[in-house]
Amino acid sequence: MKILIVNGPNLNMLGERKPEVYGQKTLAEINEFIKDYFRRVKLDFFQSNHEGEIIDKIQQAKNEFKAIVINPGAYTHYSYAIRDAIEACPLPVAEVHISNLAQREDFRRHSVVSDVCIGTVSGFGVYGYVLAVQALAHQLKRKSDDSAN
Ligand code: CA2
Repeated sequence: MKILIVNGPNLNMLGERKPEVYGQKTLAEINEFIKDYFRRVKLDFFQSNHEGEIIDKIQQAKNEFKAIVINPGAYTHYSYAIRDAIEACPLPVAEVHISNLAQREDFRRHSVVSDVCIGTVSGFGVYGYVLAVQALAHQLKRKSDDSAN
């Protein structure tokens, strides 16, 4: 089972600034941290600061992956284009935020992608990515067990 993890704009800057909000790990360290939790799930990581590249990746994912975990960064709050790409994607998509959006500035409290994702994890730091992968892997396994019976 292969799951794609997509990170949006500025998440390549993690560990460099704002450790009080996003922690001290760099994105490369976070990706290693996530991988360490999974033996049977294969993970691929993609980060881009560009909306179109994120959309291309979501569109191509169905050929290679069973599910997507996405932290769209600030696009969360206004990108209808990323929302449309998620909605059109046949794979289950889980939304992750490192910080708790409900505790942040007003403009961060609304996500335009939440209702086209199967679920959202927000506020558990980088462990949120692990939780999202676990939830997706559990759902995918349940689905494949159901179709075998
Ligand atoms: O909490 C999250 O995971 C966010 O998706 C992170 C985004 C932010 O725009 C969302 O509102 C919430 C941005 C994360 C990157 O921000 C940094 C900026 C400078 C240095 C390090 C990180």
